[in-house]
Amino acid sequence: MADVGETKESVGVRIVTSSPLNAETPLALLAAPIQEAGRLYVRSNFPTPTIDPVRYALEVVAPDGATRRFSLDDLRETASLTRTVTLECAGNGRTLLDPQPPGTAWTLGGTGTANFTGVPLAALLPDVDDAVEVVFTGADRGEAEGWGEISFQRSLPIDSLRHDPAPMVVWGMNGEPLPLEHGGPVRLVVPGWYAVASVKWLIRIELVRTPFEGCFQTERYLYLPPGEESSPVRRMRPRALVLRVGDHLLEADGISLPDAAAPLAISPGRVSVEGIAWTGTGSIDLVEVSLDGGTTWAVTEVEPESAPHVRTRWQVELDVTDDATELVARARDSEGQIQPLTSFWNELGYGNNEVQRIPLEVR
Ligand SMILES: Nc1nc2c(c(=O)[nH]1)N[C@H]1C(S)=C(S)[C@@H](COP(=O)(O)O)O[C@H]1N2
Ligand SMILES: [Mo]
Repeated sequence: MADVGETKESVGVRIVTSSPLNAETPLALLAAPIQEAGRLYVRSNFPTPTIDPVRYALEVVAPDGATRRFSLDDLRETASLTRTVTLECAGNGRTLLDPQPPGTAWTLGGTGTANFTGVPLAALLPDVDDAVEVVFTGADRGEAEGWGEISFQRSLPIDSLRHDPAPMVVWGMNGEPLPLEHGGPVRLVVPGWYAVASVKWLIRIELVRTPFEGCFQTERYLYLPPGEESSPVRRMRPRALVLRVGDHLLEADGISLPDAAAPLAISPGRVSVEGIAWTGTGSIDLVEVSLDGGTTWAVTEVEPESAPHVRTRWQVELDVTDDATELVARARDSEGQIQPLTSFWNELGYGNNEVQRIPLEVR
């Protein structure tokens, strides 16, 4: 395993912490339509568990305790589908917050897209009239302050089974068996939701008649804005990322993101800028860029999304003059949600989709 700060391979993810494994994707690698294992960000709260795929069993438990078990072969024999899904950690953008809350120090690379193969969750569940939630248990365990040793567990409201696209139980990623660090052999994938909902190393699914109150449901992954009501982290907020400015592919070859101390040097004249954008509600309907820090905006050309909530590409030609100071990109979705120009500060540092700012030096 590489050390903190090093990249795993020469062109792979950047390790944020090695145990548990947390690694982010350099922006240069997000230009590809999907990220292969080793290039897709990794977020784990506990050490990676080992699961023997041959002995693997997924327990599906009804509220009365009736249990069905699925082996990996049982799952693979059910009618499967493959869907492209963009995942994003709710903590992505946390290092832009001041003061920076505790938690994994993501810059903007806590996201990525992959093709997942599996079945809709509903296909594995018994018919139960009065269940209110579905609780998912991962095989990973560890200490949580005030809770002792616990498993990673999260729940979804029962109506999420009817969402389109629906939550999936998956065992394949990008045409290969699901890699261990991404939850292999079997995980949940919940399109449109911050990826904390997508429980890895899935070993148990339980239908329950009362809301689940575990650690990762009621204490972590909550928005706690000062002076406001808390609310659970759910759908991804809209975000646009700039990936390329003229000839500069951001974070290519291990080069850091431009900042005030090391602005991006570009020449005046016509410059093509491109990036990606996604949202967990509706679809992306506008991406704009500004060269004056957010006072005036130019509309970009946005490709239609290949599927709901999957990151799409945008591109624009800009006339850069000597007085350009900062490149800013912002996305708006069809529900009218727009990226804020200032931080969304909250105690645990989730959902900070403030605009990306790239200081420029025009010369
Ligand atoms: N069992 C388990 N599932 C988990 C987690 C975890 O720590 N344990 N982390 C969640 C979080 S916070 C994120 S962002 C995604 C990351 O998925 P990835 O590592 O495949 O990118 O997994 C989610 N599922
Ligand atoms: Mo996350």
